Amino acid sequence: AGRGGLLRPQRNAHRELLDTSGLWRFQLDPREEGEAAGWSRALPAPRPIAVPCSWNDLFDDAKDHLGLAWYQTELWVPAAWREGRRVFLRVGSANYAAKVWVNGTLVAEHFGGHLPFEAEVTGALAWDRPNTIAIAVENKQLLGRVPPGPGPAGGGVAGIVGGYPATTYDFFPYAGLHRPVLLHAVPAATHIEDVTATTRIEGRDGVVDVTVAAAGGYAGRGRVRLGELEADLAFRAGTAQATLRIPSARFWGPRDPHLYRLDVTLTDGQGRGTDSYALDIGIRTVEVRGDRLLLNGEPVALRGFGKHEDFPLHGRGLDLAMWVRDYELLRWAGANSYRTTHYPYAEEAMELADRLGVLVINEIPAVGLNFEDPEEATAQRLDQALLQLRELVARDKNHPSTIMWCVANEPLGGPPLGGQPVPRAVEAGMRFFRRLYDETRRLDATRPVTLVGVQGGVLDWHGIFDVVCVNRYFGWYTQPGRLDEAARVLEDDLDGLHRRFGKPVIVTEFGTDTLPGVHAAPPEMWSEEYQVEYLRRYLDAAARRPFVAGMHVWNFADFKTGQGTARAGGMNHKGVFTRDRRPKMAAHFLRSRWAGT
Ligand code: BDP
Repeated sequence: AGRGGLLRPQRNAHRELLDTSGLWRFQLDPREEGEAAGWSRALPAPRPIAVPCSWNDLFDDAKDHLGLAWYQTELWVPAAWREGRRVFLRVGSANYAAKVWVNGTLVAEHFGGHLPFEAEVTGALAWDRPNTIAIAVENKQLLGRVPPGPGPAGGGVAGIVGGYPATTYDFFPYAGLHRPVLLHAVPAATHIEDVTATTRIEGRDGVVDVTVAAAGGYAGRGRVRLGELEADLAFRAGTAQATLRIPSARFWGPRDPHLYRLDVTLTDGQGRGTDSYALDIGIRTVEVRGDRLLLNGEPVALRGFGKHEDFPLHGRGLDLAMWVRDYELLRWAGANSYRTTHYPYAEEAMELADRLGVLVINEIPAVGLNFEDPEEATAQRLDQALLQLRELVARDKNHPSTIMWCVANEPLGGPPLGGQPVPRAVEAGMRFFRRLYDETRRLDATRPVTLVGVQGGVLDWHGIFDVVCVNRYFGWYTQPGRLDEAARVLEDDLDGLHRRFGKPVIVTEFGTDTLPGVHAAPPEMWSEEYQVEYLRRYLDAAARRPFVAGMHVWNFADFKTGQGTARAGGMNHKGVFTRDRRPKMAAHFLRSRWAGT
């Protein structure tokens, strides 16, 4: 950690990459004795485990285990990496807190479950024998974390759902090494630490501003190439900038997700490459003007879903097959967008969104915040939220598919679903969110920033943000079984938000639990017909309101939750697809609405 960016490691003429995915050794450590007992060198009683994968669905005794557990593997590092290389270990995601050892030396510690971190391990490696990598992970639900554990004020909105294991959110607290662990090698003399590409549109031209950071205060030369175009880089104190202008550019968007290959090279005195890094970029702009959201200067309406990284057995472990299928189903349904509810998703998912032209609202894991919790917890959460925000922007800033940052989902400043806000909590939230908003804009001034509000929650907080995002369940949690009344309440609510804020409004969640195969005429709650009629009313209400810039159905697919009285079969059933991706009636309805088939 501590380096310029979180560039995804790649292999090229100057860089090497070794993916440790596969079978690792695994051991639960409920008494937390492993560190003192030297488990970082060898586990006393290991069993095999798949990496990446959540541990919960693999072993019965690990199902609800959120305490400490150890992963360990051994591998040779190629001898060719020994000379003139710096080697880094990069963990794609360890949920939630992790400590990493190489050959018994502690090399990294990290908090936050969904973002990569890395450490230099050059000095810790052995070259004449296999290296031992050990990672201790735990996912304790603690008050000061983000997402927080349940506090004295109760468990967030999920508190009304109840559930075991107890969380402040409505999804299963999967734990483990969820994304690949990589070793990668870069040139020792200096290397590209970070690349930032931002794009503008001037007439028909696309303008790309590139900033490159190179290690060790690099003061040499380099170049950046974009198709036919090329510009020199002159580094001072480790950074250099260049601007490239593409005449009559192809602008990135859902209809034409065109990507340009940007090649960055550091060069020696003779102009020979010493390091390089390639990035696929899309030229596009995102902007809020009045009550419209604009993509490349044109109003855009988001059609899509909230999602989860969730699949049987894998849990939250990276599942590329799931991702390819999910994007195919998004296309099938005529969707153009989703939100990374309620945490950052895999980098591969962001890359697919770039390639397939899907618009992503990219969210940090700030779900279940309650500003009635003790001030000390709020202060700790602010630090955690800022850290995760910085890591997220560092990781995803170059993805054209990320069109907006989201700093929280359904924070509470009083009881949910319309209770009276608590002034002290509202003010604490104001300070918290202003800080997050300002920091996001400081890190990236090119994308709108939003906050997702809960039904009946604190409205003042929306005033800070560029787009008003709200989750609404009229016709489900309130007005149950009364869809026409629910639609009227929704319409008044949307118009009220518009009058008050004059900004674009996105309904980032709306949905009904639906058991596949349950039918009712006239429609009743839990039936497939009810889900269709509910969605129809919401989409109709939005269609009559040009300030509504997007509709995200909750949820794309059924997903695993804790056990509780409101979650039959341990699942949230609001998916329009089942957990194994079979369409409910609502999926066909959305396809006819959105894809026109
Ligand atoms: C909202 C949450 C979401 C829940 C959903 C629900 O944002 O995580 O799963 O409602 O209750 O409160 O289905």
